[in-house]
Amino acid sequence: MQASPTDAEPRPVILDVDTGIDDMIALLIAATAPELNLRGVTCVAGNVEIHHVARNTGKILRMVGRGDVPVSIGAARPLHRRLRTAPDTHGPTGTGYTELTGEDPDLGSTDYTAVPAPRYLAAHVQRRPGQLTVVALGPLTNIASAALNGVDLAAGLRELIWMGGALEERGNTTETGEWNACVDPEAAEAVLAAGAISRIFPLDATQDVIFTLGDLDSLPGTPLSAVVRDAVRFYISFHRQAEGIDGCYLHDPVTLIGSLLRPDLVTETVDERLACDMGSDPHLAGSLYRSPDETRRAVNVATALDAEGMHRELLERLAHAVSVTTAQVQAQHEGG
Ligand SMILES: [Ca+2]
Repeated sequence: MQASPTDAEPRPVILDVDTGIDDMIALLIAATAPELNLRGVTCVAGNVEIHHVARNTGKILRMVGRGDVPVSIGAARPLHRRLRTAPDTHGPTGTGYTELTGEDPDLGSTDYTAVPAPRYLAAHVQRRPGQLTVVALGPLTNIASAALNGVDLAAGLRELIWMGGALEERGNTTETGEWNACVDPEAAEAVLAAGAISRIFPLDATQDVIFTLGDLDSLPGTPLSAVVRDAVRFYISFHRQAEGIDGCYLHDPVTLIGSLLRPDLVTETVDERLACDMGSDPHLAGSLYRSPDETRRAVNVATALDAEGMHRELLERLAHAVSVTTAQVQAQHEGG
């Protein structure tokens, strides 16, 4: 693990999630990364319905002692389309064989804000223009709603980073479409058209790294690792059937690490003006393509990673997250 010695101040970040197994890993890492100041988490429907996303997110933050992080609930469905979810990929409640559905009296002390996600993002942008980084790890519905309500995200955010799309890589939802883009193509197009996205991590980058059951077994034996292991085991079974690989991709934490924690692990990027297909053909909707619009802001797209370095970094970060005690986390974030 490398802490950046030049960044004295942890970087203010909001994660937008549809938790989701790989979102879970990204949350655990973001909540325990000394380089980040996790200001809030916004929830969007995607992998599972919004109530599962909100509850999973709150419980996961509490597990690493971060019930102090505000959780804002956002869109329950895409801008114009019916919600599709992925219970075969993420399990019936979004966390595989782990189910975070039981009673948890402490969940009441999680700071669920009454402000819905698009307004929550808008408030941050207004309060500290140009300072906040948003890492979007689900469909872009919340972000698009903010943009469509007149929030100037291009100027107001330090960066918007998105895990989404596929360029040369085959899609994981349609032949050319990736899940986050396919769930809400209108949102992806609105955010791209607004020039709000700085960087994208598509499947071309996130699928460079495969995580196996053996990797999970190498995690320290803490109660939290057992939770993570049960979630990821489900994900691996799905990948074995769907992708024919002996392990799984962890798109969301790879994006978080590659964008903010270890950008040196990104080995190839390309700048592209992108648009998202919004047609009625379900085989095409959600596919990214090169926009003919010369005025559209180019997005920096990661297309390859140092796979070995990313694999090591993710496991180190996850091992740290599952070992951290509440007292350690509180000490780390005191005054921050
Ligand atoms: Ca996700």
